[in-house]
Amino acid sequence: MKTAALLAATLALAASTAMAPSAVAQEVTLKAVSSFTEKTQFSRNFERFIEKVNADGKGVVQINYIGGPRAMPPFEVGNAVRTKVVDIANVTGAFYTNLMPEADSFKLISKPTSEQRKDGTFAFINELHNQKLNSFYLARQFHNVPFHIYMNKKIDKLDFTGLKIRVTPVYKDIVEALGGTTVTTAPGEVYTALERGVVDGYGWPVTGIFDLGWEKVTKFRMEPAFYSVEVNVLVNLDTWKGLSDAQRKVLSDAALWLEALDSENGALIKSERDRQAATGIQPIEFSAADAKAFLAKANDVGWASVIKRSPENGAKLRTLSGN
Ligand code: 173
Repeated sequence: MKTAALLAATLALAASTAMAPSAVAQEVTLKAVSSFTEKTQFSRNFERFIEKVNADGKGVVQINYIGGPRAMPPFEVGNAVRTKVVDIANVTGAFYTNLMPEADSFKLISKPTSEQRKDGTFAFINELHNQKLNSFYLARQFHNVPFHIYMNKKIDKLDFTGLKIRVTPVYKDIVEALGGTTVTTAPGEVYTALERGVVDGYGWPVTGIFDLGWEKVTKFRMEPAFYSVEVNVLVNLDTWKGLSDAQRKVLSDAALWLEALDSENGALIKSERDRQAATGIQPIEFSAADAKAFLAKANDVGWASVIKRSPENGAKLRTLSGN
């Protein structure tokens, strides 16, 4: 009897230790990182999400934010979630296409995230994250914010021959298709590259250029806007599976709240475009026909590049996207 009781007690202790975050209603703290500089455009809403989780999740789940690129180089964030160096991350798919080539297609999927959650797109992208990034796809932000190519040389036709453009995987294919030379850098290196004339232009969303002072080294913004920004919240899959239903609910509810913040983007885009104009950044515009051809080309080269690297999943994503 005595031995049996001791054994039972030992087993119970072992079980509770092994399942520490999930078994009991104990508060768990998740470690978070962002691939964008703290308090800038593409980290800010994630930081609001963290504040909300920490308020709603008292005694249930908390997030410890270790910060942005000062804490971790942006192109390493995807792998850090995969390997559980962090539990939760704010990161664009463009920064982990090395681990998941399909991530390069997310920029081509522009319908509202709420629709993607209904029509199977979100579920499929979650599966890809489960399989290839050992992570749970918790949220997608900024579906309604497009990108531009910003320039320091004026061009009068859609030909980038002789131009050197700072890119990430978002812009690489279209810049090369237009004859440009590409240099891939993290956002943190853009200012210096422009200041030193190492590049003649760069890709970036319509919002956010003021955060790191790029307006001081930017002359033109090429029209039209193209693609769709995507910044995801990913949770390491082992972490996710170890959470209780109550803990997951706090995170999932906050994720929907975060996605709904996309309704603020229309006004934000307008004010940033106005601010760019006020600071002297001039638009470079082409004819309606040329603009249309550019958009078609951007879409085509984007999909071709994904489908080449991942034929089956790429084709499925294209069908789901409707683009
Ligand atoms: O230009 C970039 O660094 C980039 O790819 C990106 C993606 C999403 C939001 C902001 C920038």
